[in-house]
Amino acid sequence: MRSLSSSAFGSMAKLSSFAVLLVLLLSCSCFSSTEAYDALDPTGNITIKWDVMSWTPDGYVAVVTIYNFQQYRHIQAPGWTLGWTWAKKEVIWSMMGGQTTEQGDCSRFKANIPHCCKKDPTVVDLLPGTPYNQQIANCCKGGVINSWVQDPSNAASAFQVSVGNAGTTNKTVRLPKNFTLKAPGPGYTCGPAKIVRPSKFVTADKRRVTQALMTWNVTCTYSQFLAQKTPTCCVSLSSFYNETIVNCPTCTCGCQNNVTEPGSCVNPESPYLASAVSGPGKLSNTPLVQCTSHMCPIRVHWHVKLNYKEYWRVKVTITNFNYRMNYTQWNLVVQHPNFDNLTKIFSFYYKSLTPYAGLNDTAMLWGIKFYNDFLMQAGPLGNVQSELLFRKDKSTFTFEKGWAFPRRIYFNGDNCVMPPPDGYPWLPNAGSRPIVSLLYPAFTILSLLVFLLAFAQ
Ligand SMILES: *[C@@H]1O[C@H](CO)[C@@H](O)[C@H](O)[C@H]1NC(C)=O
Ligand SMILES: *[C@@H]1O[C@H](CO)[C@@H](O)[C@H](O)[C@H]1NC(C)=O
Ligand SMILES: *[C@@H]1O[C@H](CO)[C@@H](O)[C@H](O)[C@H]1NC(C)=O
Ligand SMILES: *[C@@H]1O[C@H](CO)[C@@H](O)[C@H](O)[C@H]1NC(C)=O
Ligand SMILES: *[C@@H]1O[C@H](CO)[C@@H](O)[C@H](O)[C@H]1NC(C)=O
Ligand SMILES: *[C@@H]1O[C@H](CO)[C@@H](O)[C@H](O)[C@H]1NC(C)=O
Ligand SMILES: *[C@@H]1O[C@H](CO)[C@@H](O)[C@H](O)[C@H]1NC(C)=O
Ligand SMILES: *[C@@H]1O[C@H](CO)[C@@H](O)[C@H](O)[C@H]1NC(C)=O
Ligand SMILES: CC(=O)N[C@H]1CO[C@H](CO)[C@@H](O)[C@@H]1O
Repeated sequence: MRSLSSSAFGSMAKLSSFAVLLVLLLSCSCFSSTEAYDALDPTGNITIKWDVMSWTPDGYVAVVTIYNFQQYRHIQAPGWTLGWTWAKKEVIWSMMGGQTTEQGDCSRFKANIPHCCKKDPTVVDLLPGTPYNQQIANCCKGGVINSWVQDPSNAASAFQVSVGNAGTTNKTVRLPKNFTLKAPGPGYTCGPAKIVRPSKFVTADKRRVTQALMTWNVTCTYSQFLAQKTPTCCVSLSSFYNETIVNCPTCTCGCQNNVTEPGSCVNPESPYLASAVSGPGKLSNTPLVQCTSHMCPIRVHWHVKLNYKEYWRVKVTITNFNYRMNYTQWNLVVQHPNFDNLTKIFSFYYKSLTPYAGLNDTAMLWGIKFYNDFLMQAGPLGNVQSELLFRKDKSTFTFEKGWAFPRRIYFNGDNCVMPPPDGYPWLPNAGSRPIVSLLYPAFTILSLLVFLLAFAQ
């Protein structure tokens, strides 16, 4: 034990040089974007449930429901795409509330032609406004699914398939394999289908319970690493106690390059703005951002606004720099140690997220319906804002060393890149550069390093 602690102290000197390196390492988004699961939503998943509702002469009719059990990650337009591989020679006779993107080769059929004969069908949701006789409950929202916290009543999407050339009893049915979920891009990995207890359904008058003939579940989980997205969001900071505004890191989401890529961004004063917005990229939904040093479609600004005796106040502004995107039902996840004593939040909804018991330094914020849940495209109206009032906990509260700034911010589930901690605005007359306490996530790494170094000797 003695040799461990003494060598740990000996390593401290070396560690100071590591500190700079760590700041650099952590200031890039690599820390949280490569983790395989989301530490802020450890059980978050999308569950796909197949309920066999009836047997037919050559197969079955099933209702397939996609539940988004993620706290804050939702599925935006153009919506989900679900694929699977049939175990045998199954075909889809017909569908309600959804459709396959391709019919495939049905030439072996003479009288009735199936809806889809592909071995690996790909299903999408129908659009709003679908005729009633093609709808089922929870369908036809263009594949958009809200998150569990923000709107549980819209966190599911369903369609019905009538399957032929399939088993007709719960012993002979073969489960589909190799499920893939795109939402809309990559990022989700789905496990195998598992037979579970048949779902029960309560009738509208609650006087009778019916049940599925057979049910299987598939669970899909998201990983930012698999999604391999370039950053889409960044954070800027300011405070009342220092006039410095720390902007988003330069080139966070791309660099302005009007030499090799003219038109990668537009200036708001440009006479070509209108034609660029409706230009060739309009249909493909490729972002058209306002020219900024960071080139991100979304910027979150955190301003430490006021200091009272018992409280302190923050103003949060989300700005949309994308001319081609209105964000409906946006959400923000923010981690800051004072969220355990958030006293009041103005003009946003709020829910404390407790990924682990006893830890509530993380909150989810979202807009009020019909007021500011719609984050308009870039322009004078393209922002939403709120103020947060925190109660000071005397034992932890400080304006020093950047404590008042957030530790982590997600916009719609995507990590927002923070400025490097050594550039944070600091209190006038603060002594040395504020490094140590800003290494909040790095602190564990630091202690790990101490151990590793100690054992290496
Ligand atoms: C999926 O999420 C639900 C709801 O949070 C949870 O009950 C379930 O255990 C999760 N499933 C898996 C496989 O993690
Ligand atoms: C299949 O049905 C039988 C009764 O008909 C039941 O005992 C059995 O549990 C069912 N198996 C599955 C996998 O649902
Ligand atoms: C699973 O699906 C993917 C994509 O659809 C395909 O590339 C892969 O070959 C499939 N694997 C099996 C075993 O069918
Ligand atoms: C299957 O999925 C449904 C709906 O998502 C869920 O209620 C049920 O608990 C799941 N069953 C298992 C065993 O995971
Ligand atoms: C590129 O754009 C910047 C900012 O809009 C401008 O200052 C610069 O002159 C442009 N360079 C070229 C080569 O057009
Ligand atoms: C965003 O919404 C506004 C107001 O509804 C609309 O005029 C505009 O065309 C929309 N922009 C996009 C890119 O959908
Ligand atoms: C933090 O969690 C505790 C218990 O887990 C809860 O009583 C308290 O209200 C939470 N604080 C906030 C601001 O939500
Ligand atoms: C404000 O913070 C910056 C660091 O971002 C620092 O360089 C500057 O000296 C501070 N200003 C004052 C008045 O202390
Ligand atoms: C000053 C104050 O209200 N502090 C509280 C902040 O929240 C934690 C945990 O919820 C309490 O233990 C503190 O008393």
